[in-house]
Amino acid sequence: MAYDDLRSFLRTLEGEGQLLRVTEEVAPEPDLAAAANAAGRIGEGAPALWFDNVTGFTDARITMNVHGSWRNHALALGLPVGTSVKDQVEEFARRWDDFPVAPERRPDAPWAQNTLDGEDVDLFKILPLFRLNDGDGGFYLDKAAVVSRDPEDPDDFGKQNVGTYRLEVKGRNKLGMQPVPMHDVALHLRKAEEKGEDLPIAITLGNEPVISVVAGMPMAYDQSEYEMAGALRGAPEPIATAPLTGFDVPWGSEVVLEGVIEGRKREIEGPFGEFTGHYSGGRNMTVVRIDKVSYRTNPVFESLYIGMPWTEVDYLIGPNTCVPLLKQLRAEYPEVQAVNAMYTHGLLVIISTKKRYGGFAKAVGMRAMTTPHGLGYVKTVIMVDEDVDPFNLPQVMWALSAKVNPAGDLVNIPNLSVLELDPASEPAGITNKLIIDATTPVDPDRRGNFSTPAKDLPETKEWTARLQSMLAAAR
Ligand SMILES: [Mn+2]
Repeated sequence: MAYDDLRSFLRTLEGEGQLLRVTEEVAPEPDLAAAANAAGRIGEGAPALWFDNVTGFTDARITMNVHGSWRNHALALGLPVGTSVKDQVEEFARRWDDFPVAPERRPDAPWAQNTLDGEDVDLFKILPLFRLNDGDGGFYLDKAAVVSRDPEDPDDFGKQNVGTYRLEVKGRNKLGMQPVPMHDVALHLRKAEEKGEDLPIAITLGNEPVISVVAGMPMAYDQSEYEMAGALRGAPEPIATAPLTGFDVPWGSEVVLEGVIEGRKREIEGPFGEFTGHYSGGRNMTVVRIDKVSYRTNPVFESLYIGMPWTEVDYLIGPNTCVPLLKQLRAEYPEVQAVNAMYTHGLLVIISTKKRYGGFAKAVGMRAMTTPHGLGYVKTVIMVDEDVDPFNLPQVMWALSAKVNPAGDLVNIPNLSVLELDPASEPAGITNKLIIDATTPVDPDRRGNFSTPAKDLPETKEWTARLQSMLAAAR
């Protein structure tokens, strides 16, 4: 099942009992964000939220926590609602191999129904804005897809980028935007600024659910997010041509903003409560001017609560970070079995691998740090044996406790790159990185006295099933 717009996905969520309508009147602050924050605290089964009765807003439809549980994430991928996390990651990895799936260009995009141009652009009239964390410096668009092209190669479809970057609303036609240097839009912007130009961008809000997944996915620079969306959806991504920039944008979006990142201009942006569980502080960031707005009649405003994990963003960018790292590592090291990069967007990563020879696991850990995602994340890598499941944290803790001798198993690499939002980096953007090798040494690394592993008995699997059926019969 592939969804062509947000509305059709919300209908499915509602049909599955995974969308909760809050019909009582609520205040825009703090109720909207607090409810979405709370959704992350009620654990498995948390629904998406819908609000249309908000004090002071006469015409608002707001949805939050759309991807905010494993149940909703499964439905976004068209999987049965109860699919386990492990099965979701494995299916994600299987569909990755279908890349690329060419998109389908469609006419009559619903967002073409209404437009505002130039002086008439007023974001406050279209978007029901509210703050997320009580220390935020303003209103944020934090679940948008930002589309830009390589100024030196504007006709290359693969180099056209679709990414989610945080956007602060600073005026009726003005945004602040944070382009993390490791991300593709920062490369586009650098090329434009070196030529003394602005960088045109299109920003789409309220997207079909797989666009939100690929827009936060660490793919190679010239891989198209639309072609990856097609692979993950199992159907071509419907796209349409944005009227001002001519860029390819999702056909089914609720709102399309077009304009430019103004070249060589920076202003204070922030603070903003971030995925690290810390505020970013106010920093000099780029300035966006919006020249055209296109929107569906009665647009739905989608937002995402972000702050102390876990929140919606951790579900949204969990599997989509694990799978690229797994695939990029396996391309060179087929011994890699599984990658868990679900903690704080992969600032910490757990990797299981077979070993070719002594020292091999440490080499795999170093390679993880130099993948596209690793350059800005992957600060700590825990390497475990091939029979340890990195998603099974008790097993990982066993490996850390029984396999590690700090004398030879800690590799501390000084002064590598990390995104500036890492609160422990010093200066911001620079950090040491650590490999904890919790694998069993293999020849010629003969450290330790590991003797013969005490594995589950051969008959244990059979007895597990037997006990489970006896328990079921007794209940
Ligand atoms: Mn890209």
